[in-house]
Amino acid sequence: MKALALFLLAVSAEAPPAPPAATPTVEEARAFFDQVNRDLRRLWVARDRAGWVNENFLTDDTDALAADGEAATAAYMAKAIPASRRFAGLRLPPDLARMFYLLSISQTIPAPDDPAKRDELAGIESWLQSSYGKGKYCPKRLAGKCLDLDELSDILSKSRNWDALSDAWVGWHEIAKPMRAKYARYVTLANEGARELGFPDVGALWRSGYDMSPTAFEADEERLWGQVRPLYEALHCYVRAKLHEKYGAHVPADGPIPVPALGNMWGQEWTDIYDLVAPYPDEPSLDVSRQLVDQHVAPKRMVEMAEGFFTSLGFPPLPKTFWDRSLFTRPRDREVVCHASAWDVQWNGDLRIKVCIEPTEDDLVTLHHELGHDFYFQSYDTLPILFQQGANDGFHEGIGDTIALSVTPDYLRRIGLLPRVSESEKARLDALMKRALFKVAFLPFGLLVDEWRWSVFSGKVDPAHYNRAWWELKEKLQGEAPPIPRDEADFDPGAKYHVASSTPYARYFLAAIYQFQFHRALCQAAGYSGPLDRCSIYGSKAAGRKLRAMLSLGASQPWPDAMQVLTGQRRADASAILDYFAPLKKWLDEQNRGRQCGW
Ligand code: X8Z
Ligand code: ZN
Repeated sequence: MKALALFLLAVSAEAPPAPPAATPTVEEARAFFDQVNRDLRRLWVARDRAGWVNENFLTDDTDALAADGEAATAAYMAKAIPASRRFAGLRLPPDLARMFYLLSISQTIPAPDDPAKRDELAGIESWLQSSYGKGKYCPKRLAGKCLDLDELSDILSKSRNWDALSDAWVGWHEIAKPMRAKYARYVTLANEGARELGFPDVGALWRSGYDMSPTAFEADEERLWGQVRPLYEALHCYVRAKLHEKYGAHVPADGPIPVPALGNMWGQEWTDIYDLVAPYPDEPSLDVSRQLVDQHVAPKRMVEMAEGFFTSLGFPPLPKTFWDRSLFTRPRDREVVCHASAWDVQWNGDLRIKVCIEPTEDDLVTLHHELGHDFYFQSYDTLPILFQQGANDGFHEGIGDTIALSVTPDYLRRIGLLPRVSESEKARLDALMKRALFKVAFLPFGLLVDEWRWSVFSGKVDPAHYNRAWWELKEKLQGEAPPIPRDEADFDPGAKYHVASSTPYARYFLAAIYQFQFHRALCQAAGYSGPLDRCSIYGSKAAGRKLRAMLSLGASQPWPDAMQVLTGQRRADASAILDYFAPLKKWLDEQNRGRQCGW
C-alpha cells in the first residue's frame, strides 16, 4: 500500500513513477482511482477557475493563467493514464472498470509528455479561443467602428439586403485567417499526445467516448443520418425555392444555398428566416422576440423563466451564488467569450452560466439549453469526479433542448409571451416549420464540424487543403456554399466557436436525435398521449422524477443503461424526430412536387 501511495505521489508531482509492484490487485486499483479522483478535483477546479476568469476578462495575462491550468491537467494525464494501464488485465468491479475507461478518454486535447511541447500546445489552445472571443470586423465604411459577433449575427438574422448579408459574413470570416498556421501546429502536437496515450490520432480518441469502438460510432452516425436525410432534403428544397424567389440569382434554383441567405453565420440553424418561409403567414404570429422586446423582458427575467420550467418538474432552484456569479450581458468595458456556456466551477454545485443575452427567442431557447447543463451538474455533483459527466457528451447537450421542446406555443401563451395561439392545422404547420428550421436544418451541420476535424486529425486532409475540405463537406452534407470564392488563405472552420475552442461537436448531432427520444419518453411519463409536437411536460413531477433518475447517474454507467432508465431504449433512434415532424414532411413533399430537389 505504501509503495502505491508513493507511486501516486510521484504521478502527481511529475517525477518518474516508482517501480510498480509485480501483480496489481483490485485494492491497489481502488486506491489508485481514489487518488486520481482527489487529484483531478484539485486540477479541474484550478483549471476551471482560471478558465472562468479568462473567458470573463480576456487579457494576455488571463490567457496565460488559463493555459497554465490546461497544461497542469495535461501533464498529470500524460502520466496517470499510462499508469492506470497496469490494472488493464485485472477483473475490476464495474465502478472501477468504468473509471478506468473514463480516465482513458478524459483529455480532449492530450499533450505530449514533454514540458516544452505541452506549454506550447496549451498556449495555442488559449490563444485560439481568445482570438475568437475578441474577433471583430471593422468595415471601412464605418470609419473605425468595429462590429462584434453579436452585431454581425444581428445583420445576418435581420437584413434582407444581399450585399449587407454577404459583407457581414465575409467580414466575420476574416478573424480566422491568422489561426491557420497555429491550427496546423496544434494538430501535430495534440496528435503526438494522443499517440502517447495509445490512440492513432485525436479524432480516434474523440470517437472512443461512446461505449463502442470508434468505427462502430461512425457507422451509428451514418445510420442515423440515413434515417433523417430525406427530411432534411425536403426542408432544403422548399427553403431554397423560397430564397430563390426572394434573392433571385444570388440563390440558385438548383445548387447549394449560399450561407448568408440562411439567416445564420454558419448556416447551422435557419430559424431567423422563418418570416420568409412560414407556411401560413396569416395565422397568429409566433414572434416571441417581438414580445420580449415590447414587454421589456430583462435578461435576468429570461433566465428566471427558464429556471421556472425546471423547478416546475421538481428540480431544486438554482443557488444564490448562481445569480451572483453568472454573466448575463456583454460587458461594455472588456473583452469576453460570449459564446454561451454553463459551468460548475468547483464541481460541487457552483453553478453558473455565461450568456450575452439579447431579448430574442433564440436566446430564450439557449437559456433552457444552458440550464439543462447546470441542472445535470446539480443532479450528480456528489459523485466521484470521474463520474461527474453526462452519460455521454450528447446527453449533456440534449437535456436543456429536451426541455425546450416543451416550450410550445401554448406554453408561451401561458407565460404571457404569445398573445394568442390557434389550434388550427395551419398554425400547427407554422410551429412545426419554425422548429424544423432550428432542429432539422441543424442535423448535417452537427456532422460536418467533426467530420472535418476527424479528417484533419487523421491526416486525410493536410494543412494545404483545410479550407477546400471544409467547403466540400459543407456542400456534400448541408447543400450550402460560400457567398464568394474562398481559398487557402482563408480558414473558415476557425470562424466557428467550437473549432477555435477545441470543443468536440458530434455531441450536438447526437443531442439533436436523443432529445426527441427523451421528449417522447417524458411526455409518456407525464401521462400525455397526443401528438409529440403539442406536448409540454411543464409542471409534471412524474416526468421530472424520470428525468432526474437518468441525470443523477452521471457517467457512472455506460450510456445505453442511462438511456434505458428514461426511455426503455438502449440505442439512438431517429423515429422520434421523424414522428414529430411527420405532418410537416408530408406538407413539404406536397410543396416540393415538380421541383428539382438536391444539389
Ligand atoms: O454551443 C452550443 C451551446 C453551448 S454548449 C450554446 N450549441 C451549438 C452551437 O452553438 O454551435 C448549441 C447548439 C449547437
Ligand atoms: Zn451546450
